[in-house]
Order: sequence, then structure tokens, then C-alpha cells
Amino acid sequence: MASWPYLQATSADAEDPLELMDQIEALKEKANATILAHYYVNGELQDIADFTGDSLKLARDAAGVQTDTIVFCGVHFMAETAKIINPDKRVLLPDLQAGCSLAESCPADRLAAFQERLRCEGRDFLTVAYINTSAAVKSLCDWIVTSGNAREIIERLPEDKEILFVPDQHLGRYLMEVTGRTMILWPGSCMVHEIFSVQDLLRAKRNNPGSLVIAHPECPRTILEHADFIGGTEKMRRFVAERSQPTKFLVATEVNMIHSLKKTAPQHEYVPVPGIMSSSGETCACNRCPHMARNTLQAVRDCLRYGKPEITWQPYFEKARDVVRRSLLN
Ligand code: CIZ
Repeated sequence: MASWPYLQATSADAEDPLELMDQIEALKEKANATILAHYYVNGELQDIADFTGDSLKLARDAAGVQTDTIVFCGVHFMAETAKIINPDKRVLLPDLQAGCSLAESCPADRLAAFQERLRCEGRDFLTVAYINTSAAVKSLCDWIVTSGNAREIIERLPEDKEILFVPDQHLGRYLMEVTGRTMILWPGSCMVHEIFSVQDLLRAKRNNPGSLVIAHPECPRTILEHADFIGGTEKMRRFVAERSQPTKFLVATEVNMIHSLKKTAPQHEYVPVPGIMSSSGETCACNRCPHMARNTLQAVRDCLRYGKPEITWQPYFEKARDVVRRSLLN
């Protein structure tokens, strides 16, 4: 691949958002790049992206990208997946520190040791990983699921096998309920969805009479019990789009999702379910993912300018490639 030719001096006053957007547009063209953005990144990044979506949609979009370079506005495991699907493309992640609490909860060596222990006990099982896992973990798994396709994939698995589900215990428990399959659950959870409190949700409901609660299945059961609709981000979008009557929705997921909901169905009002609320009614910002927040206009501009940080091919990507393609692209 040719060396990165787009170095330019930055002027001190170039950090105005509109100016940054212009710079990104120009650099994107020079670099022959496509920008993919997850629904959990800032609205301004969603607006300049060529594709927005959840992990499943973005994996499929990544498979169809024609340019040499992909800039993935999201977190590390998502950019890894795009690289696995596109070994010959340059995949840039604006900030390599953009990780995921779920992925971190399940390191590959611990999963391998646990699988070995189950095998030694004579257990006959399939390992199903939520997409929020490292590529090294994916390479140890039989299936990858997302909030968009988990139910369908679990329902297809042979009844005579046990299922080890990693790493999200809350999504796993929810899937056990809706599919009727018993699963061995890894004890991981998402730092954003785990933090919603029932009392705060009930207070938000009381303060917004007539509202409907839409909640992500990564939330604990105590939150889902109060939800009118449970689904991943794409399913949430479809749900609000299908309702023509203006409605107030209380949204229990990463707060940036509201940007996409507003664009999809502007007739409704969206109220973020708060992070932890104090007795005075003030809330923390913990319904905002700190990893997703590392994606900024500056970081996107700089990664296009310098051609890094880049996701580089790792030996275990080869093994992860089969399971990614089988699970996400079929
Ligand atoms: O599938 C994804 O992208 C995640 C992590 C959540 C969602 O529902 O979009």
C-alpha cells in the first residue's frame, strides 16, 4: 500500500466543528476512505458518516465498502471485525484506547481455560459470543451474535448441545428467557447499561406520564421488567418508526442513540433514562460510553491525516474470520 501522503500543517484556529468537517471531507476524498459510525458515537460523527448502524449492520456495510480505507467511528472490537472482513483494506480507529467493558471482562486466555475445564468435565457445548468481544475471543467461539441476530442464531442451535454464552450475563439471561434455552453465562456486563437504576427509571416514568420505556437487552432484568419494548439499537429504530402517533419514549441505552432515533422518527420525543440520579434530581453522565466518546471530529481528522491508528492483521484473525463470516454475513 502506498505511504500516507496527506500530512499538512494544522492552523491553531482550525478546531471549529464545521471547519473540522470540511477537513475530514477533503482528507477522506484524498485517502479514498469510507466512514462507518456506530449509533453510540456523537451525533456530528453520525452525520458525516457514509454508513451508520449497529454492529451487525456496520459489519455488513463494511463487507460492501469499495474504498481502500475504512475509518471506524466506534470501539476496538468493531474495527477489528471490519478488518477481519476486509483483510486487504486499511482500517483506522480514531483512538485505539476506545475499548469496551464487556470485551475486557472476557480475556481470551480465561475463556480458553474455562472451555478446557468444561471439556474435562465431559460437557458437550457450543460457545456463543456476543459481538462485544476481542477477535482473539471470537477465534475461540462457534458463533458470534449481536443484539440484532442473537435470538435467531440461538434458536437454530442443536438442542443436544449446551451453550456457553459470553460475555454479557444480562443479554444471556434475556436470551434464555425468550428462547427457552438454558445457557452457561459468563459474568460480564456493560458499564453503561449496568448503571441504570430502577428507582431513577421509575422516577423518570412518573415525571413523564404516558411515556413508553424502550430498553436495550444489555440492561439488567430489574430494568427490563419495566420496559414496554426490549431490543438492540436497530430494533429500537424500527419500533419507533412504526409508531406514527407522537409519543414520549424513555430511552434506556447509550444516550447518543437518541440522535439516530430523532432522525428516524422526529414525530416523537425522546428522554434519556438517566445515569445515577441524586436526590436533588441531578444525574451523572454514566449513560454515555466513555470509550465511544473517544471518537471526536479531531480524532477522525487526525487519523485520516496521519493514516493511523490502524488495526493491523493478527494471526488469530484468520480463525476468527470463519466464524465472523458465518455468523454475520450470511
Ligand atoms: O450491536 C451493537 O452494535 C451493540 C453493541 C449494541 C446495539 O444494540 O447496537
